[in-house]
Amino acid sequence: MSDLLTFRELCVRAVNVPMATPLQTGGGTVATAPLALIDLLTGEGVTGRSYVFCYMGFALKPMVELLRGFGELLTGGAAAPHAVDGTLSRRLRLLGPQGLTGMAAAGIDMAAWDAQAIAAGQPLARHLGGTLDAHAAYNSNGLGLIGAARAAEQASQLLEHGFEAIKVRLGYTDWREDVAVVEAVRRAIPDAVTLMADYNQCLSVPQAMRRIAALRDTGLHWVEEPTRADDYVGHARIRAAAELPVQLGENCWGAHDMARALSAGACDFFMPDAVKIGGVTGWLRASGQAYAAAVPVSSHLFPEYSAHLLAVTPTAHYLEYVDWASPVLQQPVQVRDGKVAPSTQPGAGIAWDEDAVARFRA
Ligand code: SMN
Ligand code: MG
Repeated sequence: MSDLLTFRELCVRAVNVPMATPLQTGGGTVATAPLALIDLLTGEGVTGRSYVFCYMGFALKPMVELLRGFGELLTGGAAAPHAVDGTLSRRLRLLGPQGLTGMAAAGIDMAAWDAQAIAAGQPLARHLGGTLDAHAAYNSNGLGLIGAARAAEQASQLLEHGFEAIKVRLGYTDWREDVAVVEAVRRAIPDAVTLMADYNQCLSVPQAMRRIAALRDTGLHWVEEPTRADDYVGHARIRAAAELPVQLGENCWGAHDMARALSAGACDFFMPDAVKIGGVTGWLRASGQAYAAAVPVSSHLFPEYSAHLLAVTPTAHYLEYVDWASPVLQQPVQVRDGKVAPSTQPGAGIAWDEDAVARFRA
């Protein structure tokens, strides 16, 4: 096999996969997983695969169009991820690299890394220089804004498969309900279980300060995105006043946003989203910064890729487990004793269940 893979064609399909447990967050309800499925066909016969989670069903069509357009730009060139990154970064100077464009570029980056690892005959984690050891994961498949009684009930269910950490969404109209929900969940789970909370950016800075102070004695492991994700100075003010660790990162667009967040002192922990941070290439740039700044790194969504990426993240912390893409995968991510290991297949381990893809086609 030649060591240079060439970009032959990008095949893109849209599916909208129902979620077992719809999730109400401070940023709206997510009831289905709208996914753009990517197959990067190389001239050498290797196919790289990834998917982009589009959050809202109506974002699927524009995402598919962007991916197809980028695919045409890249056709005939090298499929090497850094070459693809160079071409797309240059071509996105006018349109801009954030939002759907950045997500599309990252999806292609991930598929290009998948193809490289498959061509090398190695699981992606090993191809990147890591091992296939399992990572501590938290179960994020639920605990939306459903009130104290239902949250307590769901919390116990989420501990199946040996999970030792879960995350609750907060941002109720009355701050006392935030406290009541956390206390109810805490009572419903063993003391040894770690509990995180996510505000999905719904508070002002002063509100966040008051609410986090009220939650102080709950022992939350982190408070995520209490205010606008790009308000790094605001997050730093919240953090300075908080007695609980502040987490953010899922809405950082690439390594440059991360650099700004870290230099503002916005967070104690960082949690890049494999897609919004810029794919595998963007993640590697982010994990180097986290290493230098000694900031623990957790993943956001995309457990299939994140398990490989945390394997080469020196300050790896938690993997966020969601099963949202599992219905369309031949080999969904497996959880054992609350941990998730990278797939042992060559590449990231993504192969489509074509019957399911046909069923959920959007
Ligand atoms: C989240 C992400 C994606 C969809 C719904 C909720 C949340 C998380 O911010 O971090 O899990
Ligand atoms: Mg979040």
